[in-house]
Amino acid sequence: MSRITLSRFLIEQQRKAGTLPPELRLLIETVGRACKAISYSVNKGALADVLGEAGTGNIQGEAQKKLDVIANDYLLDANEWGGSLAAMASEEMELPYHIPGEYPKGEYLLMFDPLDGSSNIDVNISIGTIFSILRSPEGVTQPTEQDFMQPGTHQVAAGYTVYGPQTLLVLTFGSGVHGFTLDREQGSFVLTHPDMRVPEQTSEFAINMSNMRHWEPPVRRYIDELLAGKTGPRARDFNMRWVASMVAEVHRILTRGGIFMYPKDARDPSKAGKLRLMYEGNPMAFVVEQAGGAATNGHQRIMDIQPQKLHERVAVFLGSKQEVERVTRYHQEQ
Ligand code: AHM
Ligand code: MG
Repeated sequence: MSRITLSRFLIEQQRKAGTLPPELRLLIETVGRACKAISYSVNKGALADVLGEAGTGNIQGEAQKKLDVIANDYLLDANEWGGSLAAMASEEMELPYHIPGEYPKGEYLLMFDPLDGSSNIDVNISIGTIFSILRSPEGVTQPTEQDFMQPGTHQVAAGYTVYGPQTLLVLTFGSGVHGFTLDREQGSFVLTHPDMRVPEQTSEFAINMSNMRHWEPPVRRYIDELLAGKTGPRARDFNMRWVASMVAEVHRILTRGGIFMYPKDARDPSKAGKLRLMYEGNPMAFVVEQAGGAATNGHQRIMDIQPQKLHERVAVFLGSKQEVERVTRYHQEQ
């Protein structure tokens, strides 16, 4: 059987009238190429001296790991010259990155969390890259932060690459979710997971339980009910997983269902949650919705939120539809 590489898959999608413009196809391929380079670095680990701290901090005041910086550089270098982009924005950079003057500019905006799950880098647990693509407002050649302030429903493509036992790139451009496994010998991503679907029901949840005392009442109520098991209101046992890499959790949910939560934290009322709307919330919401799941901040659909700033935080409840709807209802009933 002939293998469908990412390039072939995208070209065939492009031929299906209007579903994928050539510039966007090129852009997705380029993001894939950068993820390949990141994957090789991740794999080499200590052999390539890429583990440990970079000795710098990012805009969120978090210490950067060497791989945070390396992954960010790979994505910038791969994408700046191709002509598809008007600008980029990254979790690791304070301001939008403008395409250097010597290169042509295109109509898209690329946002990424270059290395998600940074706390897992040094302990050899799955990490990932998350990306989201928007259209730049018409006629804008030098996009500002304001031009990125588009709700998730405006995304034209989004996805992630998980660097786990295998490297998989999972993407959507609005017609389902498709997963590609990196074949290291061939150096290409091969379609292995067509039409990924999130099962509507689940008995598995993911949340960092150590923050329980900081949760709001609807989250406590929801989790208390899950923990009550067979004799509780849910009348069944639930299992829990927490990898601490959102990419790995979302990938598990796309594979066998589940609900992932990173709620608002009462410790810092000015923050809506830990995760970032533009680099984590929106792209993962697009992927999960396209796979038949749901994604809210407890009150509204994540992709309907009008962003106010580039590094905005968001509470996240995503995954199997029935569970996301239930915890969202608990917020609304409060
Ligand atoms: P990062 O982008 O700095 O790596 O942070 C995001 C990660 C998510 O992947 C994960 O869900 C979460 O942080 C884990 O947080 P915690 O360490 O609080 O459990
Ligand atoms: Mg990160």
